[in-house]
Amino acid sequence: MNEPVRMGLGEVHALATEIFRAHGGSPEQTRAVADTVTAAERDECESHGLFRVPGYVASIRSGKVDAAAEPAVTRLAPAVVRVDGAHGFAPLALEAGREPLIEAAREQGVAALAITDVYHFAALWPETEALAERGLAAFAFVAAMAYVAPAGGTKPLYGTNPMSFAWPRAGRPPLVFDQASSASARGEIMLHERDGKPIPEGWGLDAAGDPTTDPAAALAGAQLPFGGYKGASIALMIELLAGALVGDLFSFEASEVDNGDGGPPRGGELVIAIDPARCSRGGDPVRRAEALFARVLAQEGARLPSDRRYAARLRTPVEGVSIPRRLYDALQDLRGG
Ligand code: NDP
Ligand code: PYC
Repeated sequence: MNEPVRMGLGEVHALATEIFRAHGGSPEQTRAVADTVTAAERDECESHGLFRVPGYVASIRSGKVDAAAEPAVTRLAPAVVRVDGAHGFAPLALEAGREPLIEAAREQGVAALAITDVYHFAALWPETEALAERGLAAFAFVAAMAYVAPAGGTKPLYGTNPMSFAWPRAGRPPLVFDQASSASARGEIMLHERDGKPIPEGWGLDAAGDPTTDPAAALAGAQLPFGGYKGASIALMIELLAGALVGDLFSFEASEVDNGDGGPPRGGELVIAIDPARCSRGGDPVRRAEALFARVLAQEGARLPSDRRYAARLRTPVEGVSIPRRLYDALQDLRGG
């Protein structure tokens, strides 16, 4: 019996809060993670919503993550803000760095936020969308664990390494895309495995290096980059930006230090914010972009990235969200700590 259970977004937040508090989460870490999980459910991003809560909890129980960590903000340079996440979850570290990053981007035109020692188990759009809501163009990059083979290879090396970009729009929510550099997020393969469905061809290789549509075999083998060597180069770039550049782990190193608890990988993140008003030779870049968006939408069948999420965002506060009964029951079991 795995029929869906319907929950209001308030219930989602309250349940996540209760679970994290029961496992020793500080009020701040708990609120930041519960906000992130609820935002994913609100926008129907199933692979990074309540589905991830058992993994978050496993990482607290195993002692890998400090659920009471207090991030520390410093300035490395006029346009570079650093947040030491102190081995906590990423959402609170991101929040701590947001206002200093916005201030630096407005002062300098372009600024970077270098986050280290966090555990990221979420989608990336929350970080870029929040900056674009404040009028900035933004990029975010994060690595993971060794899941993805380099182009031509068969063994996992890169993370699923997502990249998100957001662009501000006047009087509308920002344009945002957020995509793994693998053919699919690992979470999508895990959902296929949970639901007993095959994965599309081109997502993964089995442990022998042969193409597979069996999600369990792909999870045990290697995921494939999207678009062959092009996605692999983006994954490589993200290893450099979120690993070497900020002074944190590559995905293969995150795998080496991980305790196998099924929770989030340890690592860093790079966020870049650009003030459009400080870059243009004239005119309003934000207004100008609308002409491009209109041309996209003028084509039958085309849409803008983030439109699906924003449509869900209108629906779920009214209709709630549904989660599988087995996940609901597992979450109920975690409420008591
Ligand atoms: P998808 O392939 O589902 O979507 C990628 C992007 O493409 C989204 O912005 C989506 O917008 C957009 N998009 C999809 N279809 C269209 C279309 N027809 N026209 C225009 N745009 C479109 O995501 P992934 O599987 O690559 O990643 C899923 C999530 O997993 C991401 O949020 C990512 O951050 C997360 N992730 C997190 C990792 C981590 O280490 N923390 C690692 C890897 C992934 P829309 O949302 O509106 O559909
Ligand atoms: O879905 O690939 C993924 C992922 C990795 C870490 C968090 N999510």
